[in-house]
Amino acid sequence: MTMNDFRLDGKVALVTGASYGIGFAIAAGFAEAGAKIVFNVRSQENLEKGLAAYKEKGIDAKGYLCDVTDEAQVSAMVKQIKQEIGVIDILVNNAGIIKRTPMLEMSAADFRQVVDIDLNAPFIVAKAVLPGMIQKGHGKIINICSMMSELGRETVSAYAAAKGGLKMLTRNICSEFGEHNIQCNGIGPGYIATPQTAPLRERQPDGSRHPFDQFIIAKTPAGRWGTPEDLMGPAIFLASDASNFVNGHVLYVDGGILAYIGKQP
Ligand code: NAP
Ligand code: GCO
Repeated sequence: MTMNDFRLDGKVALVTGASYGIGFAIAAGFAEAGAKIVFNVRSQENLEKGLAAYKEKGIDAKGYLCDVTDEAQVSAMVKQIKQEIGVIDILVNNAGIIKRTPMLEMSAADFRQVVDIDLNAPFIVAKAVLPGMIQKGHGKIINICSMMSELGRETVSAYAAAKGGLKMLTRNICSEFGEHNIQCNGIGPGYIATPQTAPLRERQPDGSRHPFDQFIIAKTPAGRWGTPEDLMGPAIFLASDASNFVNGHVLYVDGGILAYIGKQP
């Protein structure tokens, strides 16, 4: 093994939903490690914002309009990427949403929408990229799981169900495609400061920290929220040849939350 095994030179990496947030940071890390970056978004506005953000960091990323829940759009995007850039070597199923609603108040439609984006879509996108990986004789799939792949909490029933399922989809892709030298692992971020968690960190009218913000600080041995940049190194590792014998694993990047009972109030 050499340190080159941690490089991604010449690899084509698709990161879904990566115009900002965790996906953008992971894609930027991959670019630093030598990968060619392709990403998808749902809106022209965020496509333009994402391309500008990558350009500002000196990254020549290619962006595609694609709703990851739409199998036809995903299939067309993967075909277009193959024609324009090359066969996808690395897939990060990052696109995701959360709806924080008490279960008895959550509609079945809202529950289905969260599961559709957070669980069905990773299946759809993985299914679209796997044939190319099999043909090439290697591939890396990284599913962005969550603390809620292991834990529940009030108001996130759909999200926890989806992310728990995503952990098991990760293990199943590992099981079904390991013989093709394809590794499928998960990353379970802890609480990361992105637009998705902004409501949990909003300052109170009196200027004090949000109660949930204080809760997470007390629950995290690192004593801070994570940043999207905290995920770059773990993602590069799981996308690189350095992790070719790591398969079906969920790597929690949580500052120690899962290991810690929490600080006494
Ligand atoms: P975010 O800031 O809300 O970004 C989510 C991204 O997913 C956006 O780019 C969004 O695009 C895209 N997206 C949503 N639905 C899509 C669809 N149907 N098709 C294509 N793109 C879609 O979230 P984040 O905090 O960066 O989280 C990224 C991933 O990490 C998610 O899977 C999330 O569940 C997971 N995660 C987050 C945390 C955390 O604390 N932040 C912790 C653990 C896991 P639009 O701009 O079109 O909405
Ligand atoms: C929430 C948060 C979490 C994080 C993440 C933790 O409302 O509890 O949004 O779900 O997004 O998934 O790993």
